[in-house]
Amino acid sequence: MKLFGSGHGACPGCGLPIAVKNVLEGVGPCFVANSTGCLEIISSQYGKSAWGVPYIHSVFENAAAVAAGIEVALKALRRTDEGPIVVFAGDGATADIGIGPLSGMFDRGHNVLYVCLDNEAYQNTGNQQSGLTPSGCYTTTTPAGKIMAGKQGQKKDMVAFALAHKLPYVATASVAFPRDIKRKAKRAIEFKGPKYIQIHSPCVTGWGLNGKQAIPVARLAVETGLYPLVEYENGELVRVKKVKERKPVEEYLKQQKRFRHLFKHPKGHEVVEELQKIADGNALKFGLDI
Ligand SMILES: Cc1ncc(C[n+]2csc(CCOP(=O)(O)OP(=O)(O)O)c2C)c(N)n1
Ligand SMILES: [Mg+2]
Repeated sequence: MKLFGSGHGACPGCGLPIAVKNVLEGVGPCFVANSTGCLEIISSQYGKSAWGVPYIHSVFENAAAVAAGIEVALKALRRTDEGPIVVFAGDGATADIGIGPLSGMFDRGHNVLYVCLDNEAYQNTGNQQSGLTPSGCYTTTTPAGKIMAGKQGQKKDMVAFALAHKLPYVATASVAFPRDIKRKAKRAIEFKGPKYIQIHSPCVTGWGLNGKQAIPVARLAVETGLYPLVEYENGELVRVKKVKERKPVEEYLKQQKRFRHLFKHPKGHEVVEELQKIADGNALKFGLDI
């Protein structure tokens, strides 16, 4: 039986099944807790399931707490050899509504791999901004108009948040690099305690893409330096995906309806420059350029 089956209800081009399949292939049989969001809807509709592993969906904010409970229950039952515990949670669940339970789970040191599926907004409810929505992005709660050119403020640095909890393993990944996801998931579970992997995952409806554009656009996020792929072990940066001839952020932005206004809005130019600065800053910080 497959760990995550293909008979799910994701939109063609959705990144979530690619992320989940590759994490599970890296980790092997495990227990999964999933927060409310697109993944839960596409994989566990009443009477159907795409999961070949024990799976629980509870509510939007508490997947980290549920995973902690699974870990403690398995310990009490002396069944700790039955497989790792993995959380799959959206960016909204992770960076906003579930950030308290997440911090608690990290702080208590539960042996859990937490995977944030970062499609950069509350996509299941129709594209509202989250803490991981990037600057200048159109969402239904950050529309572009007379006053603003999409989201004001920057994407929250959840890698720094995870590192601040002194986690033994923290990484970012992208569905454009599936083998890298698998390797990172496999590596993560070699560490005891809480682990965090954040996977950039395109949403065709929210980002305004057709299915065929999804993976090339996700790849551009890495190739521009806007979404650096990094890996920390015991707080130290141990690996970075280098970028040959880094592309300008415009190339990434122009392909997506969620950023289209930036090329017409009077303040759009400033925002594009700001995003370019973020990408250049990432290149400097992580030594991305070859
Ligand atoms: C307490 C609570 N507030 C709001 C909702 C409605 N809701 C369900 S899913 C969701 C958005 C999920 O966003 P995210 O975590 O980013 O996952 P995505 O769907 O984007 O993968 C919201 C707001 C809810 N189920 N529970
Ligand atoms: Mg989301």
